[in-house]
Amino acid sequence: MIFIKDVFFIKSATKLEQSPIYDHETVEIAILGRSNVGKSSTINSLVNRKELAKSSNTPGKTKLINFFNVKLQQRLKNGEETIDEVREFVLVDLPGIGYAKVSKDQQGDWENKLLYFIEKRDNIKHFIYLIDARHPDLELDRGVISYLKTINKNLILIYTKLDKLSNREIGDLKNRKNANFYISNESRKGIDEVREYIFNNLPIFISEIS
Ligand SMILES: Nc1nc2c(ncn2[C@@H]2O[C@H](COP(=O)(O)OP(=O)(O)OP(=O)(O)O)[C@@H](O)[C@H]2O)c(=O)[nH]1
Ligand SMILES: [Mg+2]
Repeated sequence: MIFIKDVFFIKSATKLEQSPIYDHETVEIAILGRSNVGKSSTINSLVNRKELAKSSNTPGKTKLINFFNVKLQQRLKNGEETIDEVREFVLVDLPGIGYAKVSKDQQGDWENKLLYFIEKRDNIKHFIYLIDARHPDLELDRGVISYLKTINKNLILIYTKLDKLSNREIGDLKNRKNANFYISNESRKGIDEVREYIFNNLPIFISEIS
């Protein structure tokens, strides 16, 4: 069982230079995807908080780059001995790609800045790219995913909003589209698995308490 030991908002930034500076090598996991796909909601689900990252029905809610520090803890029993393992990482909530309410120029400019940020930010070791399960074939997603594959970082694909699909549609999606996880922030389906995967594979190990 994995517990949320601690979670707090670090800061917001509008550009690379405003990003936090850590006193040791901290792994950041950046959450990417189209506007309204559920990036902020997925962060909230992963850390069991309702409104840590602000989510909204209105696309374009997240306008800044937001950094959240997360410590996860796992209790391991080895005979008589209990060991608590703590692992730490930072989730980076990013503005959505393809937000339609700004002009094409503004959109392009902002997206270039965003892409510059995710390429240059060395602390980001992993991308989580979210795709709306109801729209699995969008050109925009395909384009961004192939771009992300050219950057030398680990890429995790997750389909969101599974609750909007019937069981049969979920089956079809899984047959047709390969991804790491299929989740719902509404029903919390798949969330424990993502948290466990993150704990075991992505962050840096910080302590062991006996
Ligand atoms: N049914 C359902 N709704 C979801 C799910 N995840 C998010 N939502 C809803 O989708 C809307 C957008 O969610 P956000 O988490 O704000 O999306 P975002 O990707 O952060 O959006 P931007 O910050 O605008 O880019 C909100 O109304 C959420 O409640 C899900 O798994 N299922
Ligand atoms: Mg958001």
